[in-house]
Amino acid sequence: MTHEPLKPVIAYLGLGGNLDNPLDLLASARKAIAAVPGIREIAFSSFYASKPMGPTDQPDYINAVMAVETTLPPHGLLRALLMIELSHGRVRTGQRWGPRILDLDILLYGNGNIADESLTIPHTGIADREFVLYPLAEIAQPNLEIPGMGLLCDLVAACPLRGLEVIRHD
Ligand code: ROI
Repeated sequence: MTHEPLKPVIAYLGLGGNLDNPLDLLASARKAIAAVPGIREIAFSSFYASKPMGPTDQPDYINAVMAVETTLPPHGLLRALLMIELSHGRVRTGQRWGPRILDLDILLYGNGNIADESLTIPHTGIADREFVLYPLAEIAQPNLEIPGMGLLCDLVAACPLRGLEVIRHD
């Protein structure tokens, strides 16, 4: 049986890292994501410097959000992101909320809700993470509906900046 390619879906991806040279790593990850067959870049936010959520004895993070159009199903997209994390030297240390070379998350996949052992969409952290909401608001419509959480503009309005700063415009 052959599978028809899926109708293109807009997905939003979160990129983050706080080791080595996170700016270069995120820029490289962006290129790698855009080069995956079945993924097309639509928009990319500014890069942001953010204070670590979780243990504070780790370097500040660089974060960004990317909008893509994709014909990959959610788990295919996840697999592609995991491969790119690995090819950029990510090692899972097992330390919860510890420092990381490169973290690639699916924040939203169309208006889909998914919850299984490997994937939760919308990403659970969206609603209260300034380093996700502000870059997302830069490239998405304010009235974007985050399934189960409300409108993007309302979530942003309720989220303190916690020292978040734009660090470089491309
Ligand atoms: N903190 C910030 N500021 N940015 C991140 O991307 C990030 N990612 C994580 C944890 C450890 C929760 N903290 C973070 O996975």
